[in-house]
Amino acid sequence: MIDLRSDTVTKPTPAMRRAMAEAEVGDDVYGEDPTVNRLQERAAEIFEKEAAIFVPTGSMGNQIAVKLHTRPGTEVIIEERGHIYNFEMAAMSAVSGTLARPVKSSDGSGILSWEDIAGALHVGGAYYVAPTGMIALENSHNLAGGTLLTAERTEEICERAHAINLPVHLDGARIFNASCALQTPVSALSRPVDSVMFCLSKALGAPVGSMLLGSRDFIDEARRWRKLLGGGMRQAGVLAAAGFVALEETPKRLPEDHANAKRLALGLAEMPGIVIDPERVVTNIVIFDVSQTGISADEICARLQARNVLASGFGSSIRMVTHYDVSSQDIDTALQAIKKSLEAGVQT
Ligand code: TLP
Repeated sequence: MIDLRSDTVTKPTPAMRRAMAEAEVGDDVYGEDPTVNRLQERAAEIFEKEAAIFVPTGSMGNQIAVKLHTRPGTEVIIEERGHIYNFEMAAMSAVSGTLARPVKSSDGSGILSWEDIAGALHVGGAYYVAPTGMIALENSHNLAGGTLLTAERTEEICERAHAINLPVHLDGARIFNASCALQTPVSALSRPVDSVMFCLSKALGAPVGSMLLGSRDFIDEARRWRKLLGGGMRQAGVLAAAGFVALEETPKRLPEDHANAKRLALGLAEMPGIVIDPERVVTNIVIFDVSQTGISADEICARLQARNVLASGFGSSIRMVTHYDVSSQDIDTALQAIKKSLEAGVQT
């Protein structure tokens, strides 16, 4: 199987498995797991933030941030395809009592400008309008096709938000992909934000885990909410050990994933009925529209599965994500499979 559904599907590398087997562990609810502590310290150092906390999932990291930055009855401004809004089970309302205020990016890239945000702000207006509680950014932007938020744009948004006392959280599930594509350190991409979450278990390839970073006070409070949400893990060092290898080793091979995504996009652009702009594929996510093929995305995914290629259908689009378990040869094989699946004609 060539599994392009997501970069979450990677299997731990031999180095990760060795590190897991040999990990020194303790009870992390007591703060005594040396491997978890080492990972947290290393992440804080790389991101140049005061502190970091290991969380089981990116969703939990994001939702703890929403909880800590907002009050019930406030709104979270987020790009309309943002993960926190679309794929986290309405947790911002269930956990934090907040409502999403989804905003379109004016250039269609999924990347918000301050002008896009400004039009959705509720600050100091009529008392019966829910006030804005925070701004959520995403880099790279998953559902927009792995698009990028530059350090300059992040700076500008944070400067304007902070001037009106609004916190900014960055969903950096794939911030290392953004860093690689923009040739900018992750610390520069997250320097001005109040909190940032990144996933060890996406493109970095760890089996489990994400990190939430911010000020020391913020992370102390995050530890309480992680426990409340059921994320207080015990000898989590076995997981953190794989995360440590992912953090140190995988960023350097991301250019290969990006080259594979570009190769895939260029091949797709040649196929009749498929709409994709390969210029916009700059990280490891490839999203293409199939409505003009006359075959539904789900049907194409089913035909691909029969040819041992897995992809995800989203409405009239298909998403394919490259990762370290996919080679350039696999991309060529997948392209052949897509071509054949489209040639098979419309099924009734
Ligand atoms: N994304 C998953 C699916 O939920 C769509 C994927 O396959 O891409 N932020 C972003 C930008 C994400 O893409 C994801 C996962 C998360 C947060 C949540 O991470 P987990 O799955 O660890 O809760």
